[in-house]
Amino acid sequence: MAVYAVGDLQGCLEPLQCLLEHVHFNPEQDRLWLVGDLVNRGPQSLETLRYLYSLRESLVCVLGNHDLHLLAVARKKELLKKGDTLLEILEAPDRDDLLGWVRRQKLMHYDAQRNVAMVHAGIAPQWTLKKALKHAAEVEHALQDEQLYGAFLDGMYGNEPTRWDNDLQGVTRLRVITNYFTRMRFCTSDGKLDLKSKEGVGTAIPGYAPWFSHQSRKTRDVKIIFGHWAALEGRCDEPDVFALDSGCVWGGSMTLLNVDTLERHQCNCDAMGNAADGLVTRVQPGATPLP
Ligand SMILES: [Mn+2]
Repeated sequence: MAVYAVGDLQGCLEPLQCLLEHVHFNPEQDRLWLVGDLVNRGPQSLETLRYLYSLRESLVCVLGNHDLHLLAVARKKELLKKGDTLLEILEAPDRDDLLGWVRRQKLMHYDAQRNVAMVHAGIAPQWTLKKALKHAAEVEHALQDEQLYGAFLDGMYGNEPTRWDNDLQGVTRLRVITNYFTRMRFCTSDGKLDLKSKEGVGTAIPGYAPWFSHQSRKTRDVKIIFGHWAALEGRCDEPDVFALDSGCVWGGSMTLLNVDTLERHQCNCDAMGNAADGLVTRVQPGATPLP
């Protein structure tokens, strides 16, 4: 049995299938972990979701900001933004099955045997593994609870407050937790978020740094797999931190990581997010992946 983790799909089905074929993925035996942002922007959001739904028994998935946005627009269509490619899901006859499956996914996965955590964007540097799992569970509970679901999705958007506080309550508390797990790139060592900067590691504003780089980060003893940050091009120099978003939807590539051997495979994509030439590059563990 092999365990693979794949970077943000964003509705790019071709490169995913190309990678799974390349490693001879067997859903009866192997497992595929997904870092979230399954849909949106790319060419085949609906088909991607249907494909994943058909494989659901073999998947471990955490939610990204685009997946939560999908759930929000399914409740309130007026939240659809220019550039969203989610309408085809909302209008599909099987939308309830697909959205129901998305809604049941987690914000954080932790494999105790491997000591590997997976999140979409990152883990707040001031949180221990235990605290992070507890706070992720608060949002996961809200997604399952009929009373809390609408209020959470309605109150989910926004950059404030910028810092975690144990005393935060209600929807505000859930918003901050969600921002750490699904939107974070840069923050201060005590977890104050800058949600506006989106470029590479060298572009932090003074006092801020990539979330994973803080020396005081309390999850340094855990391997962490994450996506979301396409400008990193799948590269992260931090020990035991694995960046998997290599920008397939922007004409970069899609990255598949063997969680045990750390071998990487990348499928080149064209500017539409389709597999460019069916070519998969194998990158040895420790080697710097090609951009
Ligand atoms: Mn994202």
